[in-house]
Amino acid sequence: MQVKGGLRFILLSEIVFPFLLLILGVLLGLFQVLARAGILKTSHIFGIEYYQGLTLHGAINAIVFTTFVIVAFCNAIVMYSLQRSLKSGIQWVSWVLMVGGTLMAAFAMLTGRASVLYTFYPPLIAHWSFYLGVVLLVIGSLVPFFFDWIPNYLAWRRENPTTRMPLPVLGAFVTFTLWFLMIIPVAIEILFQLLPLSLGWVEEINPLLARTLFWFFGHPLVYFWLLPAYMMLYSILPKLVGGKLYSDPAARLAFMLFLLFSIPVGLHHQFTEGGLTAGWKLWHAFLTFMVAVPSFITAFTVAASMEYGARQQGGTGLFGWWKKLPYFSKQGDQWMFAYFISGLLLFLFGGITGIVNASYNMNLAVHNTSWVVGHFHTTVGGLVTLSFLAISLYMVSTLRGTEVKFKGFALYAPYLWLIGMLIFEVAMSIAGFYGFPRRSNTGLSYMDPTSIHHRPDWIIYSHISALGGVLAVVGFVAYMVSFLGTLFAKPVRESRVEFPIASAYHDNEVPLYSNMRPWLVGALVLIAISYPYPLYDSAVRGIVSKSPAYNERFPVPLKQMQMQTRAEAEQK
Ligand code: HAS
Repeated sequence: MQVKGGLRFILLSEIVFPFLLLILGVLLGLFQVLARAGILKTSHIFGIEYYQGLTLHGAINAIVFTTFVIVAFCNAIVMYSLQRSLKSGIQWVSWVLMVGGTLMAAFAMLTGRASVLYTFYPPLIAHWSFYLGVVLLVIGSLVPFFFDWIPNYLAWRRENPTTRMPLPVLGAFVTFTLWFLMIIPVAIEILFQLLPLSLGWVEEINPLLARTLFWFFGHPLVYFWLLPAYMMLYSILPKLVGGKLYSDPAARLAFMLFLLFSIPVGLHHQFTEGGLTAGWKLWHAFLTFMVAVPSFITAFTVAASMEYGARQQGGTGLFGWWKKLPYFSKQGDQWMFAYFISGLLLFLFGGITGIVNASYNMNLAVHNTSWVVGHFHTTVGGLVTLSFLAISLYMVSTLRGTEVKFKGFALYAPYLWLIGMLIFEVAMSIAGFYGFPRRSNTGLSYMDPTSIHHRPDWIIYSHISALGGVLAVVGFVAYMVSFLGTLFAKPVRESRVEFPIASAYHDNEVPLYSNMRPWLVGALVLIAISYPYPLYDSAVRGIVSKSPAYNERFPVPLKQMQMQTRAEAEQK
């Protein structure tokens, strides 16, 4: 489909704007891993303090980059699948809210007024502009769903009363229905707890209640990131390997199961919280295992799709067909395969470590250690990031009408990322068993071997993880060369919105798998069962604590802290 003018600008900038921020996010990741290993002997870089950098790293990479790319991708794929244009006016409103919100939050983080990490747990408190920025970003991201895609879909439905909802549209609708539902608890946390505290309107809030509301949102958030990647695996990947999606009903069932189980699982992030009743934690642990089921279905369907494609290309034998997959092909769009297969391999590790996290008693051994860091660098930092990088580069080339430039760089970048992240994951996981903490500038402890914080057994793993981090960043730089080359190349054809979408091998219609309503009702029932008591628990058992509200006259003493750590480091 041809795309021009304002709409083309919006789609393109929804990819380019977060990419520019991502460069900073990735560099700060490099700073973290080198500082944690004690290789970089400083607690600040470019004037950015360690925890300020950690906040920027998490917020940019996991919130801003993902949200923008998801909106851009879903905008484009809904438009392409329904063959109906988007409404410029609506898209501008969304764009202004998202960009404006991001700039507000970025201002707070870059000026040291919001070093609260991406989970913004109280009693850490940020400048109000951080919270308001997050709210605007989120509202902006929902605008296309309610005011563009749904009306477009209803119009399409009137014209095509008997056709099944296209699979990518179903994926986008499930993703954004989940997004809308999960926003409600975190909106309550921000609007009724954090913003009033930040503005100095109240003096104390209940941090346990805040954390419970946060994880009510925080775990489904990971499926907001994952489902667009699954949309790509189901619709684009089979086409790249010259085959078909193995089963359309299986893909639809997977999306519906995510709708059902993604939300009522948040207590698995709070197994160690004293104020919550154990039985409810166990119930959430059980539902967490249920939410792994659609990923198992996906593993099977994607592997079967790849096998079907490889056999069409002459692959034979039980394992021989693996050789026929286009790992290093530069033909057409096949370079994207490298991103998907690398992401899938990383997600095997992400899935296994996730199941360990979810296992109530094993979680006690790994919680708050670097194990968890390994887990999320193979999930959101693995499959999600790699598929989002692939689709970003692909969309830049089709929207600008240019060829993908420096394809060799684009092709090898994900493999470098894969090797780097695997090294990083394994080192962080093992170190976790030795108690290597997350979210700590452990590098400082290496400066003084006589200190009780000095742990020589962590050093080797932190150095190995630094090697992994460096390799992944080299991969990102290779990607950047191709991305910028493609962005600034001379157009050779008209701007288009299009995707290589595969047809399905098993394509029988199962009406229940295309109808979101019963699954949505099921999800609401599960939420209604799973959350009232933990929220009640948090409200009555959480200790209400005083926290210095953020205001300009009495800021979190960040500058003072920076000067102190700098002086201490220099003394040593
Ligand atoms: Fe998680 C913590 C449990 C999935 C992200 N998770 C986190 C955090 C993040 C995160 C960011 O139960 C840290 C939050 C913080 O800051 O505190 N997670 C799970 C479980 C799953 C899971 C059970 N997580 C994800 C995904 C994420 C993500 C997806 C991002 C996108 N996670 C937890 C728990 C914690 C946690 C606890 C709290 C830990 C703590 O104590 O703090 C499941 O959904 C995973 C299911 C996945 C599978 C894998 C299927 C495999 C596939 C690949 C197939 C490969 C093929 C290729 C076909 C069952 C689809 C084969 C090729 C060959 C050559 C063989």
